[in-house]
Amino acid sequence: MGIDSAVLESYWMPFTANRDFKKHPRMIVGARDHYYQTADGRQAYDAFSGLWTSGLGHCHPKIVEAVQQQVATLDFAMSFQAGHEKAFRLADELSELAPEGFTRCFFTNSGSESVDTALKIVLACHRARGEGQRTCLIGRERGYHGVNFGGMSVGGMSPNRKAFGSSLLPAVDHLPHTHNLEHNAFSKGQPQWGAHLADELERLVALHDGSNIAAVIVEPVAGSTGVLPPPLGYLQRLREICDQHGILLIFDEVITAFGRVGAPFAAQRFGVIPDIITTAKGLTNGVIPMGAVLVRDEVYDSFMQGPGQMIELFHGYTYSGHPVAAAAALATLEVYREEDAFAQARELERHFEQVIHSLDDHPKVIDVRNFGLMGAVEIAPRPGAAGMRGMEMHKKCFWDEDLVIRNGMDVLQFSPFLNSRPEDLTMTFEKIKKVMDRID
Ligand code: PXG
Ligand code: PLP
Repeated sequence: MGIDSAVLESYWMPFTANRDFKKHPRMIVGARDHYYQTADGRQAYDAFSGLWTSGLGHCHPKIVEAVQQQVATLDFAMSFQAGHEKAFRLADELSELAPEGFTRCFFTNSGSESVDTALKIVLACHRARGEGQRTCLIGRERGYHGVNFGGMSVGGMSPNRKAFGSSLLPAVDHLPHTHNLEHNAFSKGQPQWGAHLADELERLVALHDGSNIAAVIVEPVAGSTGVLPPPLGYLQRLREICDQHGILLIFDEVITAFGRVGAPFAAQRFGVIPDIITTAKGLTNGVIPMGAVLVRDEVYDSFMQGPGQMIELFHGYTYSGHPVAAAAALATLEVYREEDAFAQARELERHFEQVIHSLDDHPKVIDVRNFGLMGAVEIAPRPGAAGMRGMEMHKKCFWDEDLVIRNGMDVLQFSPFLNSRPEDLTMTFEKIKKVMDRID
């Protein structure tokens, strides 16, 4: 296997059953294009494009070269009170890509940091506008907004919250999630049923009073919880209610940005424009950690009112706008343009929808959902052993089928490359069916 099992002990792996993993580790030693190379010498097809990160494929030569050049030229530049060109150019390019009116961009190092940054920006923005009483933050059940305290608090995945205290941030409430098997099972794309669930925001407005609510944060398509596309009309309704009550709307686009739904941002795909967009992952094609928070001009302008020599936002990371990350992101944006990757992703949607829904009538499958190049297959849990079938699928695909998939409990998730070959998508679901037939 190439690594002594004693060496495996010290690394406390993220979101992983450490003891189980270390008994039979699934180790990756290389990656190129659409394949991982495993430690036992196999080429395994990556059906999750990293962790929703690497839509252009692994080790894209242009991005690799940009990183190599940058690290040998300017490895780091002081980020507070000093700057370097690439961070400015990147912010400028992102504002070109973003919906109109988003000309300001704050850099972070991950999706979790982007979310916590966005939450701090909305609180400080209201305060700067003389509405400091707006402190209540509204998330959604089954939402995933990363693992830092802010994102965990507005998040709605109970296993990610339960071990960390029940109060978390003091003023948080949650909208109901939109998952409903009875009405929406096996929907293709956006479900017909469920727009009315956005009206639950009116209930929270009545409860907390709209004037106390700072922001609503949602993923335009919920990803991590197992791909829940928004019901038709749902996001529009959320936007309307936020507007009626002066509430800022944050779209957490850590997964959905950069072509995942066939457009630069899901906001554009759905025609619903929030006030803040959080990103990470696809910003650098996963090559170097980086996130960005894009804000509407009015939000930024609210901060630019006091004396010009004063710091406007007391927030930032040592590595905000890191030169190597910025170089990776600039190269990534260039490749997205050169390869017309977002249009390619949009083209692929139909084939992806077809092949993933070929599992609709499998006896172990209780739902199949898709939007853009995001897909989920929900397996009926084994009685008394929820999550076991999902985990077995992941392991058997890895060891027996040279296929890397992701499972969240019994929901298998798929995040194809933006430039996937259609026959590889077909192959992926043929293998899934074969393995599903074999497990108990
Ligand atoms: N917001 C959203 C919407 C995300 O999907 C984060 C914030 C946090 O980003 P970082 O970079 O701090 O991890 C995410 C991350 C999965 C999976 O299997 C999803 C994420 C991360 C890892 C696995 O669905 N989403
Ligand atoms: N903890 C300590 C002691 C620090 O000095 C710093 C940054 O200077 C941080 C945490 C935050 O680190 P970062 O800016 O990388 O988020």
